[in-house]
Parts: sequence; structure tokens; C-alpha cells
Amino acid sequence: TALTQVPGGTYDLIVLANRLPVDHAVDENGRPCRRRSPGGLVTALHPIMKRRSGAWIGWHGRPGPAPAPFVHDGIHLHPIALTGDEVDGYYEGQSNGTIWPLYHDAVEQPQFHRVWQDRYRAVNRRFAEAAARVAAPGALVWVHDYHLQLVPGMLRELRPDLRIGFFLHIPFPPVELFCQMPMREEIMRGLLGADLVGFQHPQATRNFRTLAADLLGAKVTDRGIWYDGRDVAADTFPISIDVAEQQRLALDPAVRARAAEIRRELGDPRTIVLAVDRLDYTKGIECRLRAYEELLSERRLDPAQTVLVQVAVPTRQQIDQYQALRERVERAVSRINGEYAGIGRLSVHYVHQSFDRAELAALYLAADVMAVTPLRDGMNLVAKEYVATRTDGTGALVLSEFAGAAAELEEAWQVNPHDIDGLKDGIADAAEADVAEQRRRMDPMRAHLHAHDVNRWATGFMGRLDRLSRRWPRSAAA
Ligand code: ADQ
Repeated sequence: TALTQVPGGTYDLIVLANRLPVDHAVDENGRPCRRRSPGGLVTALHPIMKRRSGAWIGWHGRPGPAPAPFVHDGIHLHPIALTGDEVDGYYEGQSNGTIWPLYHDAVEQPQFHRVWQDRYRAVNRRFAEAAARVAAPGALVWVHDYHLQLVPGMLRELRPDLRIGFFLHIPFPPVELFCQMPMREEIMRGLLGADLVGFQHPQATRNFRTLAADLLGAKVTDRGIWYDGRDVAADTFPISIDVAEQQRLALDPAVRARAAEIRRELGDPRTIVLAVDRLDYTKGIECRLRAYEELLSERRLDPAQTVLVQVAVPTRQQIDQYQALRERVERAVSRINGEYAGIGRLSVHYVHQSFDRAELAALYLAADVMAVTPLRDGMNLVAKEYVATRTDGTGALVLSEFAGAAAELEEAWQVNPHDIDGLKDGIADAAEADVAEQRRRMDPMRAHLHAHDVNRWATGFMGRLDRLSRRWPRSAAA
């Protein structure tokens, strides 16, 4: 059904993301309150949103009616309501049961259900309608991530005057995988409703351009993608972190003292290996544990002198595949500890909790080896945080070549996480590197991050969108 065009509102800048940038929390007096969520996206966009008094449209995180729009920390927040069925179908279903695994190389089997697809359409339409209502004429709208891939197309129909950008935080798969998706044309048309489509990695951008030509017959040139009478630009914008803030944490005496304390608490081993991931099957936690276990068994790492700290952040706990993964990981951790730990000395410290930024920074400072070995990852900010935290150039990063970050952090010990022997070699080599070798690798990576922080990412994308839409005036605006 065609969407009817609607008159607009007053915001010049609007961000749409599945979640609002605030979490429900409890204040000092035990009363419920809202707190800015710790995510990188919020940190990146907060200054710009504040300056331009922008609006953020997103789900508030609970099923049921949405609270009225409110202002938090200078940003106008417009909550979207989701029913329980929509949380099942749109969020846990189509977004995290279909698209998430499919876009991550189908490392778990994607599930396809028509009722999930219907709810995904309905919720995407609700987001698009909400944006159409509050956007000023010619406003800039930035849509984020795989939950909202139909929104650019829907919004374009409702409000042809808007300048629409879309950024995908996760990988964009090759043609033969993408084409499994029953909604494949619909999703491609949805994305091509944007003026600018951004990806983390050049390969994702190439996949998208190929699909636009193969699936929809779009004309793809160096200049852009010509489809449905409009030009669409597709390009790579690797996301980053707040490097200055990470460095501030790294130099904070309290954080440094905590790092020393963590080392003591772990029994002052020679080597601390650290891994920090959401407990997700894409993160390669099981392969990493297998590699570590074999390194201990072969005494390439000394069980009496080595500790692995595996932080596994709770995530998507309602979904079966995540519950099954958690059980497998916890079994592997117990097995390794059963075999190699001593009384008062663990081989794997497994922490299924969330941490604040300072505690995380202290862990980064305490770790000799950081193992970031996802099977597939859009970018991976943990790798960048580790590098930025090591202001003295020590430390060793083992990085999967299947993380987007591998395109930038070239000096890391890059590994193929599916190749257990290669993974073992990477971890063992990193553990043995002397300080000169560590610095030879860390210094250029840290310099790269200083020149490519998250502010550059955000202003780079928005600046490009601004310029594009001026160069290509739309008929409605002409
Ligand atoms: P994620 O898959 O969530 O993000 P990642 O990029 O590693 O993965 O970001 C995780 C963030 O959570 C990091 O900033 C990290 O510091 C933080 N964090 C980790 N452990 C924590 C803990 N215990 N407590 C609190 N915070 C913790 C998706 C994509 C990635 C992409 C990002 C951004 O899957 O590939 O890099 O979006 O685009």
C-alpha cells in the first residue's frame, strides 16, 4: 500500500535507532530513573545532537505503551511503542533470529518466518511515520542498523524532501548469502531509499553495490547507484571510539591503581590474556577457549603462570541460540579450570556481567594479551579501546581477520579464528613478544586511532550526506 505524504515538524536532525540512548536505572534513593546508555553510538552523536537540538527516535526497551516524548541531557527523545508480539517478531525474530545470523556468514542457522517479517514491516513503518511527523522541511535523518532497513524507503515515500542517510553497524553479506532472505528485494529497495548508505568495511560496500545491480538492475557506476530515478551513494565509514576519553581513563591514577590491583588479585601471573565480548555466537568465544586449552595442555603457555579473563556481557538472553551458547561456554570454562587450575588459582576467570568504563579500562591496562577473535564482526570496538588505552605502547593485540577492525589495525597479530592452530600461534607469539616488538606494532595502530576517532566518523558521514543532497537536488525541492 502506498504511504500518504505527511506535513513535517520542526527538527532539522533526527536519528533513528532500535533503542533510545537511555537505559532504565535506579538512582541513589532507589527510585527508577533514566541514564544515558554507555554505547559508542550515543557518545559519538551526543555532541552533534545537542548542538543542533536533534531528536532521537527509538524503542525504550520494554513491551507496552511508549512514554511521552521527553528531553534527556539536551536531546529530545521520542519513544516508539512495541507490543510483546512485536518484541518477539521484529526484535528477537526478524532482527536477531534472521538478519543477525545471515549477515554474520550464517555461523548460526538463520530462521525465516513470515510472521516475523510482517512485524518487522509494521515496526519499520512506525519508525518511518514517527520521523515523518517530527522532521522539519529538508531535515537530515540518519537511520541506524539492521533493525530498520526498510525505513529509508518508507520515509522517502512519506517525505521526499528529507535527506536520508543509513548506516549499517554489522557486516553486509555476499550475494549468495543475502539471496536466501525471503524479503531480499524489499530490503534492498528499503536501503536504496536513502541518499547515502554507509558500511563499516569496503567489502560490505562492494557486496551492496553488486546486489543493487544483480537483484534490482540498478545502474552502478563509480559515481554512485542509479535506481528508481535517483542517485544513491554507497561508501565505507569505519566507526571508531572516543580516543581522547579512552586516553583520559588510561591516565587516571585511580584506573591505574585498579589495574595493578587486578594483577595482584589474579595472583600476579606472568601472562594475563583478556577477552571482552557480548556473549554472542559471532564472537568466536568457543574457538578461543579451545585454542587456550590446547596451549595450556601443550605447555606452550604455562598453566601456573597464565590467566585468561573472559568477560562475557549478557545479551539477547531470551533467544534459544544464546542460551545454548552460554551453556556450551560455561561447560568449556569449567572443563579448563577442572584440568589446569589449582587451589586459589583459576585458569579462566569467566565474568558474565556488565562493567563500567573505568573498570573495563583497568582490565585493558592489566592485560598483556588482548584476544579479539570473532568469527565475523562489523567493526569491533573492544580492539580499538584496547589499543587506545595502552598509551605507553605496550600490550599485544590478537585480532581476527574477520573483524572490520582488521582493515585498519594491520599491525595486530592477525588470525583466522576458524584455524585453531593459527589461532594458537597468534596467541603464543603475542604472549612472547618483547616490549620493542609490542611497541613496533602498537604505535602505528594508536596513531591511526588518533587520526580516526568517532567524532571524525560521525562528522564524516553527516558532512557527506549534507554535500550529496546539495549536489543532487530532488524534484520535490526543485
Ligand atoms: P557489538 O557487537 O556490541 O557492536 P563492539 O564493537 O565490540 O561489539 O562494542 C561493544 C561495546 O560494549 C564496546 O564499546 C565495549 O567497551 C562495551 N562493553 C564491552 N564489555 C562491556 C561490559 N562488560 N560492560 C559494559 N560495556 C561493555 C556492534 C557490531 C560491532 C560494531 C559496533 C559499533 O557488532 O561490530 O563495532 O556495533 O558499530
